[in-house]
Amino acid sequence: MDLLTRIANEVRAGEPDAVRALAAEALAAGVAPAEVLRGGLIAGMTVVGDAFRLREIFLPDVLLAARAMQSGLEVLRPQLAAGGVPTAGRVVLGTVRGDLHDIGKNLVGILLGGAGFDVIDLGVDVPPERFVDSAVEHGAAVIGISALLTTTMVGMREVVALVRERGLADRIKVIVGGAPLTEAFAREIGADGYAYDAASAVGRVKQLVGAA
Ligand code: B1M
Repeated sequence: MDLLTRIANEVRAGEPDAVRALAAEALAAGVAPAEVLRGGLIAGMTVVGDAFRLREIFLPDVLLAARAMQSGLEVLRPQLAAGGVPTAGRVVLGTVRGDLHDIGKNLVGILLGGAGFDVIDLGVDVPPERFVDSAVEHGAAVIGISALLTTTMVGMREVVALVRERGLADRIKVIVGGAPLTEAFAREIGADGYAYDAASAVGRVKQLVGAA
């Protein structure tokens, strides 16, 4: 069995030590970090998501798999983030109110950091006021919001509205992303940008701050 399949299997099995070791082994063998991410970690988590939806596995299994994936991400972090010159601008990042999913958001943060952005990560379950207050406090040009639930994605609208209400829309741009979102939804709530995945989030943020 190849290394990437083994990584995916260990994510599925919720084994952080094995995932960490195999990810390190793959990097040492010359597999590109993006490939370890896509073909190993994300592939494993996709299987987990499908099994959860079909009720073949339950929440504790998903939580263990998420921990295993995070441990793999930590191994990849230095290489995914390599090469950034930290001057590209400041981004306030977080998961929308009511939502505890943070793996995709963390990935966006790692890649933005790697592209030279100074990332202020507010964590999960972030209320709209906190996004906006923090962006003002830190002089951030961009607020990035992640949502993984159809029930929480609607809360992104409140952040966009608050930025406008406070007259900040010309200096603070809002970019949104996460599995249930679409470009059309982002447009509908008045967000300045949408990205399908973490890599395209970097490109979109660069465009928003005029660095692309
Ligand atoms: Co949850 N969960 N979960 N879960 N979970 C989903 C999202 C779900 C689709 C599973 C399913 O039913 N198949 C489903 C949502 C259904 C829906 O809303 N339509 C679901 C559910 C229902 C729930 C609970 C309600 C379950 C329950 O309690 N009954 C509960 C909600 C808790 C809450 O948030 N209030 C819950 C809990 C959890 C855990 C805590 C167990 C765990 C999260 C752990 C953690 O994040 N630390 C978890 C997990 C792991 C998942 C799945 C299996 C995997 C998510 C993930 O990390 N994917 C997920 C099923 C799935 O997505 N296949 C599922 C890997 C990650 C890299 O991808 O986050 O999509 P993703 O990020 C992508 C893009 O979306 C994008 O870039 C990344 C890739 O490059 N992206 C951005 C993300 N944010 C972005 C921001 C951007 C730009 C791009 O700009 C700012």
